[in-house]
Amino acid sequence: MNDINTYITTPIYYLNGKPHLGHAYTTILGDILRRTFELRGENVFYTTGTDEHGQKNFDTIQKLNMTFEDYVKEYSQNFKNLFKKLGIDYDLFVQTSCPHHTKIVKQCLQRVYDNGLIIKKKYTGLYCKGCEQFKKESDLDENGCCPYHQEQPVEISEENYFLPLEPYREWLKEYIENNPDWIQPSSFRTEILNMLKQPLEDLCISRPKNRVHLGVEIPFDTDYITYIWFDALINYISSLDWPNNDTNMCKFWPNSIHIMAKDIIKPHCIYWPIMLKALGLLPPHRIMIHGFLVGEGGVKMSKSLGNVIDPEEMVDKIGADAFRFVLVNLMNKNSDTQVSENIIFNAYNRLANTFGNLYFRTCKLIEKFNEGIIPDIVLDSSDMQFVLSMAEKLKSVLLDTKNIYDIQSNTEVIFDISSKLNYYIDQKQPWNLAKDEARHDELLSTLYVLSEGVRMLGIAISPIMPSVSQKILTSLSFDMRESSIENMFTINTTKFRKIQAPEILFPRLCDKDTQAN
Ligand code: ME8
Repeated sequence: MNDINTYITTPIYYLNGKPHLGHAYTTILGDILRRTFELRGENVFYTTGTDEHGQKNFDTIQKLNMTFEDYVKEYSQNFKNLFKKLGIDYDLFVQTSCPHHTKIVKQCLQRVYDNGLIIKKKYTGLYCKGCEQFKKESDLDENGCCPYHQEQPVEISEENYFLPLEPYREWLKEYIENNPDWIQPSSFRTEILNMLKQPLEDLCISRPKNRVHLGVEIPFDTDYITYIWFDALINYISSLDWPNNDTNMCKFWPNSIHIMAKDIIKPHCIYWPIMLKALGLLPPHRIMIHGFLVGEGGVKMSKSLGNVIDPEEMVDKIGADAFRFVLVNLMNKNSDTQVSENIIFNAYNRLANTFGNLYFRTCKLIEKFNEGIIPDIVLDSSDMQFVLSMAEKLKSVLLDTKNIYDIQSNTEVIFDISSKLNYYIDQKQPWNLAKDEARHDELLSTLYVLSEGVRMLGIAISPIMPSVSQKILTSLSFDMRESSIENMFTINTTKFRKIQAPEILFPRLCDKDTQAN
């Protein structure tokens, strides 16, 4: 382990519904990054969780006629169950209703209040319950609806506490300009810089208790509870136990990465750095934003349109590892991505036919033509060149910092190398080489190239498909724990090892699975 500490967070998700494909995607992404950094020897702290306060949760509890405790227990468990099923390994599952978090929210509010940065005033504005945010007319679509929730916000007029944001606008603009990698990808950076061209409205950080019932009581005025976004954003530091544990904060905050979709960039890229500044803290290291997964035709997935994809059902059909791979492979870098069950099944078949097939063929060829032993042979220069170039590309998938975040391109590297190796088999025709005693070395060399290619692919996919990777490497009798990541991509490490019988990594989908629901 080296001495780099990395902190990865996902948004904390609203409880008021079943976790869906979008929640699955972001949390898979975080898990892939975590595993990649860990392979590089870094120490990672990865958090996800649920946002349990606010009007939306309150309304759902009323509708369900449940107690708050039962609701939180049952609904947060749905998220934990899904993440387990997806093979997601987090260090902390944040729940904003837990006393540890609520205590820290109060401490932070008190600090900002004591610094004289909070004012009280009457405000009238349009409030979208879905976003739990006040909206400007310019934020709404042509029907006056919130573009994310397709509902008209309601006008609310009340006295509240505010954190003025305008005094920080120039500072934030400069910060973003001086740190071009802070918001990724850069299209969202431009969007935020555009928002910062206009004066910033004061951020309302309280809600009167007589209107909103679920939340953290404001420590300096008990008639109010904390605005859900102020409460939720604090999770990123309460998870590190700040302000009570400076050591933890110093260890993880300098290399903190927040992952989210484009719907919540304003709270994260404007409110949050300003809240941190008001608390005397620096912005997070990096904000990684992705687009939306939408239904075919670009429409939002909804039950009424029948285009919702249930991540649990998908895992039952294609397995967790393949589902993880397919999702990150399909997701566009800079735009929304259309998905349907058929699109997912097609991507699955592509994975099975290239990578899955290569693995199976390779093991079978070694079994048949060298009694299942990875051969001991000096490669000729063209085979050597081929293996070295694969090693270089696959190594950079895990080690080159600019590639680490581009997971979609990394999955294409996996496809590309698998196709090249499949083509190599077709060209070399080991079944014909085996018929000619004079070409025995060429046969062994071919088998060795294949085993090395598959071994390195098995390592490179490990953050995305951890179980599949484990199966492949075990069947090649290769233990990743035996060597450093750099050494894993040098050749000669697997010779003389006996391979174990391969299994079908990605079974053919049966008709029942592929029928649209
Ligand atoms: O906003 N495609 O919670 P939330 C891709 N509690 N990702 C999607 C998606 C889609 N169609 N839909 C949702 C909240 N997501 C707040 C966050 S954080 C301090 C508080 C993912 O349940 C994506 O990560 O609405 C998005 O940003 C997040 O879920 C919103 O989750």
